[in-house]
Amino acid sequence: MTKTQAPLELMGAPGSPYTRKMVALLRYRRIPYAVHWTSGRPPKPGYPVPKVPLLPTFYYPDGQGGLEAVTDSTPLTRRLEGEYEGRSAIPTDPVLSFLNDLIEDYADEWLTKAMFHFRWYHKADHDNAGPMLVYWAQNRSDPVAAKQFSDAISKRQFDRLYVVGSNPVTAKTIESSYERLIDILDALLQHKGYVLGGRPSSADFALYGQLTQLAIIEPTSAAITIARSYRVRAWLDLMDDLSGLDPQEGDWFTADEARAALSPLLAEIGRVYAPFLLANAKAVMAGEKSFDTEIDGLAWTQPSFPYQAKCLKWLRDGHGALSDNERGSVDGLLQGTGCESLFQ
Ligand SMILES: N[C@@H](CCC(=O)N[C@@H](CS)C(=O)NCC(=O)O)C(=O)O
Repeated sequence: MTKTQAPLELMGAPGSPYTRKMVALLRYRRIPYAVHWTSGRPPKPGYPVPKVPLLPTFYYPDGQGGLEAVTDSTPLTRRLEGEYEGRSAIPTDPVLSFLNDLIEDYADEWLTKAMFHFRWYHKADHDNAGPMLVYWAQNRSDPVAAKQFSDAISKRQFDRLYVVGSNPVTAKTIESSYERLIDILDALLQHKGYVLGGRPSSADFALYGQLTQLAIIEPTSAAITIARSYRVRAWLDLMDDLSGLDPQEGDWFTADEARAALSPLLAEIGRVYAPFLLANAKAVMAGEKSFDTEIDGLAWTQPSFPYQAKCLKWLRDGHGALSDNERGSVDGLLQGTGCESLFQ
């Protein structure tokens, strides 16, 4: 009999896009894991709570016989690259790896606006999301308590839509951007099956995570998705478990393939996410609590977020760390997409 390796433990919820991103990544990377579907509650007595409680939370040995709670899917993905060999989700080529960072960041920080917006903005969607959130967290709830809890969550989340910038003016910007993304992914996946070639990267898992909700759970965006692309909808089921894939180094896009395949996605990121990141960072620098800008020709208002100012800094640091040749290639790929504004 073989002895199994102790699994890496994490806590999350099926309705959390970042939990889904990480569980699918762990499966693809064949990292033994144990997920606790406890929706924010420590899975067992004595399990630590992170400084900023977020889903998913990973539990790592703290070196003193206890556990340390670690959050944030993007750095966790990089940490796992160092801890587990093979089946990497980060492209080897620095130019492609930089594009991976940019697309992953867009999925985590912009596409999540669509996720939150579609989940709570339209009545049909929040009537669906409220009970789902309750039963994901407490599947044995009695129906009366579940209804009370669901009504309370729905009200709270509807009242918080402004936090991600969703309101009657921005609704069109968010929804049009989602529709364009589905068309763009439909064409992109036809090249080699994944965003950066014939094997998945952390950008695929980030997009997948948000789409496990948008394209499946929320009735309005799920209907938009299948009306535009059964391919994208089917891709999510494949992404769910890529443990059988046999990725090869040569599966990543070459520079020419990347140029041909990625410009529509980069143009979408430049159209909506770049102006958001720049306006947010400016507001954070000026110590302003909220900001007004224009995205895709329409007014955009939302509270400023220090975390997303850090995202811009990390992207700029990554751009700065490239060699002159690599940066030249990246700048060539970004030229005319609107993303170049992030690095000027
Ligand atoms: N940057 C974090 C974001 C994680 C995040 O925002 N998770 C959401 C759920 S999907 C959360 O925990 N929100 C606070 C809450 O639900 O209490 C990551 O990539 O892991």
